[in-house]
Amino acid sequence: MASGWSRDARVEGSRGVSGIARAGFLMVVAGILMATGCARVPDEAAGPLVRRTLTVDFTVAGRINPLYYYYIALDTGGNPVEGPVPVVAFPWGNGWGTGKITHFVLYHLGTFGVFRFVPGTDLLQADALGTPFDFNRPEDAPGNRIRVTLDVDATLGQDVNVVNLNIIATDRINVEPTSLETKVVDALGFTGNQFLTLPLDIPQTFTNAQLTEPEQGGDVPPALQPGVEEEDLDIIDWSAEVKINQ
Ligand SMILES: [Ca+2]
Ligand SMILES: [Ca+2]
Repeated sequence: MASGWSRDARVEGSRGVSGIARAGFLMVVAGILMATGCARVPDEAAGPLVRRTLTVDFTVAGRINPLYYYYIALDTGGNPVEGPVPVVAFPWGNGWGTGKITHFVLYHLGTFGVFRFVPGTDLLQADALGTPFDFNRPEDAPGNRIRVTLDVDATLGQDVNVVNLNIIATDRINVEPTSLETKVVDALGFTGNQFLTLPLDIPQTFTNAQLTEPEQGGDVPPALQPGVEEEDLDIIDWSAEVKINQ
Protein backbone atom coordinates (compact mmCIF):
# COMPACT_ATOMS: atom_id res chain seq x y z
CA MET A 1 0.00 0.00 0.00
CA ALA A 2 2.85 2.38 0.76
CA SER A 3 4.16 1.96 -2.80
CA GLY A 4 0.68 2.79 -4.11
CA TRP A 5 0.63 6.08 -2.22
CA SER A 6 4.02 7.14 -3.55
CA ARG A 7 3.15 6.11 -7.09
CA ASP A 8 -0.02 8.22 -7.00
CA ALA A 9 1.91 11.11 -5.54
CA ARG A 10 4.44 10.97 -8.36
CA VAL A 11 1.66 10.93 -10.95
CA GLU A 12 -0.03 13.94 -9.40
CA GLY A 13 3.32 15.69 -9.13
CA SER A 14 4.04 15.20 -12.80
CA ARG A 15 0.81 16.99 -13.62
CA GLY A 16 1.97 20.08 -11.80
CA VAL A 17 -0.24 19.82 -8.72
CA SER A 18 1.02 22.16 -6.01
CA GLY A 19 2.68 20.78 -2.90
CA ILE A 20 -0.27 21.80 -0.73
CA ALA A 21 -2.81 20.17 -3.05
CA ARG A 22 -0.66 17.07 -3.24
CA ALA A 23 -0.47 16.88 0.53
CA GLY A 24 -4.26 17.19 0.68
CA PHE A 25 -4.65 14.41 -1.84
CA LEU A 26 -2.35 12.17 0.14
CA MET A 27 -4.27 12.87 3.32
CA VAL A 28 -7.54 11.96 1.61
CA VAL A 29 -6.03 8.75 0.25
CA ALA A 30 -4.56 7.93 3.63
CA GLY A 31 -7.91 8.65 5.28
CA ILE A 32 -9.72 6.29 2.94
CA LEU A 33 -7.13 3.58 3.50
CA MET A 34 -7.24 4.03 7.27
CA ALA A 35 -11.02 3.83 7.28
CA THR A 36 -10.85 0.67 5.19
CA GLY A 37 -8.15 -0.74 7.48
CA CYS A 38 -10.18 -0.12 10.63
CA ALA A 39 -13.17 -1.92 9.18
CA ARG A 40 -11.01 -4.98 8.69
CA VAL A 41 -9.92 -5.21 12.30
CA PRO A 42 -12.17 -7.85 13.89
CA ASP A 43 -12.62 -6.06 17.21
CA GLU A 44 -13.54 -2.79 15.51
CA ALA A 45 -15.84 -4.48 13.07
CA ALA A 46 -17.54 -6.58 15.72
CA GLY A 47 -17.58 -3.89 18.41
CA PRO A 48 -20.99 -2.36 17.68
CA LEU A 49 -22.56 -5.81 17.50
CA VAL A 50 -21.36 -6.92 20.95
CA ARG A 51 -23.47 -5.39 23.69
CA ARG A 52 -21.90 -6.89 26.81
CA THR A 53 -18.53 -8.48 27.42
CA LEU A 54 -17.10 -10.25 30.46
CA THR A 55 -13.32 -10.39 30.70
CA VAL A 56 -11.78 -12.75 33.25
CA ASP A 57 -8.07 -12.42 33.96
CA PHE A 58 -6.10 -14.55 36.41
CA THR A 59 -2.51 -15.36 37.23
CA VAL A 60 -0.80 -18.31 38.88
CA ALA A 61 2.30 -18.40 41.07
CA GLY A 62 4.28 -20.45 38.56
CA ARG A 63 3.50 -20.71 34.86
CA ILE A 64 0.41 -21.68 32.91
CA ASN A 65 1.14 -25.31 32.07
CA PRO A 66 -0.64 -26.45 28.88
CA LEU A 67 -0.70 -30.02 30.20
CA TYR A 68 -2.88 -28.92 33.13
CA TYR A 69 -6.54 -27.87 33.02
CA TYR A 70 -7.67 -24.29 33.67
CA TYR A 71 -11.41 -23.71 33.90
CA ILE A 72 -13.55 -20.60 34.20
CA ALA A 73 -16.81 -22.10 35.47
CA LEU A 74 -20.03 -20.10 35.11
CA ASP A 75 -23.53 -20.51 36.43
CA THR A 76 -26.09 -18.29 34.79
CA GLY A 77 -28.66 -19.13 37.47
CA GLY A 78 -26.92 -16.53 39.60
CA ASN A 79 -28.31 -17.84 42.89
CA PRO A 80 -25.55 -16.83 45.34
CA VAL A 81 -26.25 -19.88 47.52
CA GLU A 82 -25.17 -22.46 44.94
CA GLY A 83 -22.54 -22.12 42.24
CA PRO A 84 -19.44 -23.69 40.66
CA VAL A 85 -17.07 -25.50 43.02
CA PRO A 86 -14.18 -27.86 42.31
CA VAL A 87 -14.24 -31.65 42.49
CA VAL A 88 -11.55 -32.72 44.93
CA ALA A 89 -12.37 -36.34 45.81
CA PHE A 90 -14.34 -39.38 44.65
CA PRO A 91 -16.96 -39.91 43.33
CA TRP A 92 -15.33 -37.72 40.73
CA GLY A 93 -18.33 -36.76 38.59
CA ASN A 94 -16.96 -34.98 35.51
CA GLY A 95 -13.55 -34.87 37.14
CA TRP A 96 -13.27 -31.15 37.78
CA GLY A 97 -16.44 -29.20 38.62
CA THR A 98 -19.61 -29.68 40.60
CA GLY A 99 -22.29 -27.61 42.34
CA LYS A 100 -24.15 -25.52 39.79
CA ILE A 101 -22.46 -24.86 36.43
CA THR A 102 -24.09 -23.99 33.11
CA HIS A 103 -21.10 -22.94 30.98
CA PHE A 104 -17.33 -23.09 31.14
CA VAL A 105 -14.17 -22.00 29.39
CA LEU A 106 -11.31 -24.50 29.33
CA TYR A 107 -7.65 -23.87 28.53
CA HIS A 108 -5.78 -27.11 27.90
CA LEU A 109 -3.05 -28.19 25.47
CA GLY A 110 -2.66 -24.65 24.18
CA THR A 111 -6.31 -24.25 23.17
CA PHE A 112 -9.27 -22.32 24.54
CA GLY A 113 -12.80 -23.67 24.24
CA VAL A 114 -16.22 -22.49 25.42
CA PHE A 115 -18.75 -25.14 26.44
CA ARG A 116 -22.34 -25.36 27.64
CA PHE A 117 -23.47 -28.26 29.78
CA VAL A 118 -26.40 -30.24 28.48
CA PRO A 119 -29.17 -29.90 31.11
CA GLY A 120 -30.10 -33.09 32.91
CA THR A 121 -26.76 -34.85 32.38
CA ASP A 122 -25.30 -34.21 35.87
CA LEU A 123 -22.59 -32.01 34.33
CA LEU A 124 -21.32 -34.99 32.34
CA GLN A 125 -22.11 -33.83 28.81
CA ALA A 126 -21.31 -30.47 27.27
CA ASP A 127 -21.72 -28.88 23.85
CA ALA A 128 -18.76 -27.04 22.35
CA LEU A 129 -19.62 -23.44 21.50
CA GLY A 130 -16.31 -22.52 19.86
CA THR A 131 -13.56 -20.22 21.04
CA PRO A 132 -14.02 -17.21 23.35
CA PHE A 133 -14.68 -13.78 21.82
CA ASP A 134 -11.09 -12.88 22.72
CA PHE A 135 -8.24 -14.54 24.60
CA ASN A 136 -4.54 -14.12 25.23
CA ARG A 137 -1.63 -16.42 24.46
CA PRO A 138 -0.74 -17.80 27.90
CA GLU A 139 2.61 -19.05 26.65
CA ASP A 140 3.75 -15.47 25.98
CA ALA A 141 5.83 -13.75 28.66
CA PRO A 142 5.43 -13.62 31.58
CA GLY A 143 3.66 -16.94 30.99
CA ASN A 144 1.59 -16.96 34.18
CA ARG A 145 -1.65 -15.36 32.97
CA ILE A 146 -4.90 -16.34 31.30
CA ARG A 147 -7.19 -13.63 29.98
CA VAL A 148 -10.49 -14.47 28.31
CA THR A 149 -13.30 -12.26 27.03
CA LEU A 150 -16.79 -13.63 26.45
CA ASP A 151 -19.63 -12.12 24.46
CA VAL A 152 -22.18 -12.29 27.27
CA ASP A 153 -25.33 -12.12 25.15
CA ALA A 154 -24.18 -14.57 22.49
CA THR A 155 -22.62 -17.07 24.89
CA LEU A 156 -24.66 -16.90 28.09
CA GLY A 157 -27.91 -15.33 26.88
CA GLN A 158 -29.49 -11.90 26.52
CA ASP A 159 -31.66 -12.40 29.61
CA VAL A 160 -28.75 -13.32 31.91
CA ASN A 161 -27.99 -10.43 34.27
CA VAL A 162 -26.03 -12.16 37.02
CA VAL A 163 -23.57 -15.03 36.98
CA ASN A 164 -21.75 -17.17 39.51
CA LEU A 165 -18.10 -17.65 38.60
CA ASN A 166 -15.21 -19.73 39.85
CA ILE A 167 -11.74 -20.33 38.49
CA ILE A 168 -10.65 -23.95 38.83
CA ALA A 169 -7.13 -25.18 38.07
CA THR A 170 -6.24 -28.86 38.28
CA ASP A 171 -3.48 -31.16 37.11
CA ARG A 172 -5.63 -34.10 36.02
CA ILE A 173 -9.18 -35.21 35.30
CA ASN A 174 -10.33 -38.23 37.26
CA VAL A 175 -13.66 -39.71 36.14
CA GLU A 176 -13.49 -43.28 37.42
CA PRO A 177 -16.02 -43.04 40.28
CA THR A 178 -14.17 -45.39 42.62
CA SER A 179 -10.67 -44.15 41.86
CA LEU A 180 -8.61 -43.35 44.93
CA GLU A 181 -6.16 -41.33 42.87
CA THR A 182 -5.46 -37.88 44.20
CA LYS A 183 -5.24 -34.62 42.32
CA VAL A 184 -4.06 -31.07 42.92
CA VAL A 185 -6.70 -28.34 42.72
CA ASP A 186 -6.89 -24.63 43.31
CA ALA A 187 -10.04 -22.53 43.03
CA LEU A 188 -11.23 -19.28 44.56
CA GLY A 189 -10.93 -19.11 48.32
CA PHE A 190 -8.99 -21.25 50.74
CA THR A 191 -11.43 -24.12 50.29
CA GLY A 192 -11.99 -23.38 46.59
CA ASN A 193 -15.70 -22.98 47.21
CA GLN A 194 -15.82 -19.17 47.36
CA PHE A 195 -17.28 -18.57 43.89
CA LEU A 196 -18.14 -15.03 42.88
CA THR A 197 -21.60 -13.65 42.11
CA LEU A 198 -21.27 -10.90 39.53
CA PRO A 199 -23.95 -8.62 38.04
CA LEU A 200 -23.62 -8.36 34.27
CA ASP A 201 -25.85 -5.34 33.63
CA ILE A 202 -23.55 -2.70 35.15
CA PRO A 203 -20.14 -1.86 33.68
CA GLN A 204 -17.57 -2.41 36.41
CA THR A 205 -14.38 -4.21 37.33
CA PHE A 206 -14.16 -6.68 40.19
CA THR A 207 -10.78 -7.48 41.72
CA ASN A 208 -9.33 -10.00 44.10
CA ALA A 209 -8.26 -7.20 46.44
CA GLN A 210 -11.91 -6.24 47.02
CA LEU A 211 -12.59 -9.51 48.81
CA THR A 212 -12.36 -9.75 52.58
CA GLU A 213 -10.42 -12.98 52.04
CA PRO A 214 -8.56 -12.55 48.74
CA GLU A 215 -7.28 -15.54 46.81
CA GLN A 216 -3.64 -16.08 47.81
CA GLY A 217 -0.60 -18.06 46.88
CA GLY A 218 0.41 -21.04 48.98
CA ASP A 219 -3.09 -22.47 49.51
CA VAL A 220 -2.50 -25.52 47.30
CA PRO A 221 -1.71 -28.65 49.28
CA PRO A 222 1.40 -30.55 48.21
CA ALA A 223 0.80 -33.22 45.58
CA LEU A 224 0.87 -36.81 46.82
CA GLN A 225 2.27 -37.99 43.51
CA PRO A 226 5.60 -36.91 42.05
CA GLY A 227 6.01 -34.57 39.12
CA VAL A 228 3.22 -32.10 39.86
CA GLU A 229 4.19 -28.43 39.83
CA GLU A 230 1.80 -27.05 42.46
CA GLU A 231 2.74 -23.44 41.76
CA ASP A 232 1.50 -23.82 38.16
CA LEU A 233 -1.96 -24.43 39.62
CA ASP A 234 -1.81 -21.90 42.46
CA ILE A 235 -4.07 -18.96 41.57
CA ILE A 236 -2.67 -15.79 43.12
CA ASP A 237 -4.75 -12.99 41.58
CA TRP A 238 -7.78 -12.40 39.36
CA SER A 239 -10.06 -9.69 38.00
CA ALA A 240 -13.36 -9.71 36.15
CA GLU A 241 -14.52 -6.79 34.04
CA VAL A 242 -18.01 -6.19 32.65
CA LYS A 243 -18.23 -3.80 29.71
CA ILE A 244 -21.44 -2.62 28.12
CA ASN A 245 -21.60 -0.97 24.72
CA GLN A 246 -24.54 1.40 24.54
CA1 LIG B 1 -7.65 -21.05 46.46
CA1 LIG C 1 -4.15 -19.89 45.42
